[in-house]
Amino acid sequence: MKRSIGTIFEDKSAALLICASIFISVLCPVAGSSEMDDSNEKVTHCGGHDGGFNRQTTINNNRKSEIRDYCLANDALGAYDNTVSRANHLKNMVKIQSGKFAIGTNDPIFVADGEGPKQQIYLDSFYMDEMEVSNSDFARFIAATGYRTEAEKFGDSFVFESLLGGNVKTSIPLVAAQAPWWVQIKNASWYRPEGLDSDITHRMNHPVVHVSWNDAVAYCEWLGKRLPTEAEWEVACRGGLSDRLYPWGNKFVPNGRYRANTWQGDFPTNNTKEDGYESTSPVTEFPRNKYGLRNMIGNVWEWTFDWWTVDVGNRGGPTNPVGPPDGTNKVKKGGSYLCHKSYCFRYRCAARSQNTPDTTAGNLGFRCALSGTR
Ligand SMILES: [Ca+2]
Ligand SMILES: [Ca+2]
Repeated sequence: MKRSIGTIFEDKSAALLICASIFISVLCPVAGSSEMDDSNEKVTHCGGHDGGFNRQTTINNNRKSEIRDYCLANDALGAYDNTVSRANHLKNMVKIQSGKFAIGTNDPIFVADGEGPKQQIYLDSFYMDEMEVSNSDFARFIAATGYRTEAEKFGDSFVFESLLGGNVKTSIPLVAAQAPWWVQIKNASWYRPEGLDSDITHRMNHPVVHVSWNDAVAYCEWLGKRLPTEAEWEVACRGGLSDRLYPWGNKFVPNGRYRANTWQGDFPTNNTKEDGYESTSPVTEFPRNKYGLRNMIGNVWEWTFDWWTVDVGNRGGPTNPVGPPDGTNKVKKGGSYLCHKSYCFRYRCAARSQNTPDTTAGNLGFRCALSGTR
């Protein structure tokens, strides 16, 4: 599988973009444990199977202490009890009852994305995380398992240029021709979102970013959960409303109050931050929809389970659709803090975009789901 920087960019077509020449074919399972105690030891988190990923990966000498600091900063380490954690996580989910729902739209903004037509579907009941997975959540996962994310293995990830510190801007090995505001930053990862001179100490309640689809699956599985299907995600986004653009209705700023973190001003040169945030916001920020969910649109894009197709007829049918059986890209939903109406009007429930499962970027995160019968 070719690692693609694909459509992390807030644009309209993957065809406009170039790809990184790094290859990987491993879907890493959750690690066993205690890898954090093995500084500089070759990573064996993938069950000893390198599967074509031929770069020797080592654990950074400082990683153990750094992650521990982050966990302690949020009182997230301590005597970790996985059973308690699972119970706590269920408390932070909402149950969406089974029923008939409408997804997609007959008024698509980006027809080529397969936003339409509107479809009638049936879903079994399911649980959905109330919020995007936070750095604090993810730190607990790392502390408990030693899991090593794909961005850490690759040694880099993609960051929006204006968020970078001056020391990091000096070397830019890869830029997307049609989206030069994205830069590939060495050592950028979930706990160093803008590279070596950044950290998440003061962002523990912000959504984790620079996590691939594979990383997201590993996290959810660790908690006995899974990624939501695209259909589940969109139903959750709509919050019980019909034919509305946003989780709360059709007016983006009702009564002058922002309900999501996107881009105001002129993209990509001037972010006026009228919603209060240039980059990510806390996962607890902005009002809930009628299902009790926050930030379904905006803040960070969210991975879903489904392989990407624009063909509505190939998304698994009207009952519990799970997308096509295979593909090269996974569906992501909701848009991000970088979405502006003039450029990426994808902060709508019906909107959708795609990336390869190993893609990571500073505006791409996730939340987990769980089947309701559990
Ligand atoms: Ca914003
Ligand atoms: Ca979101």
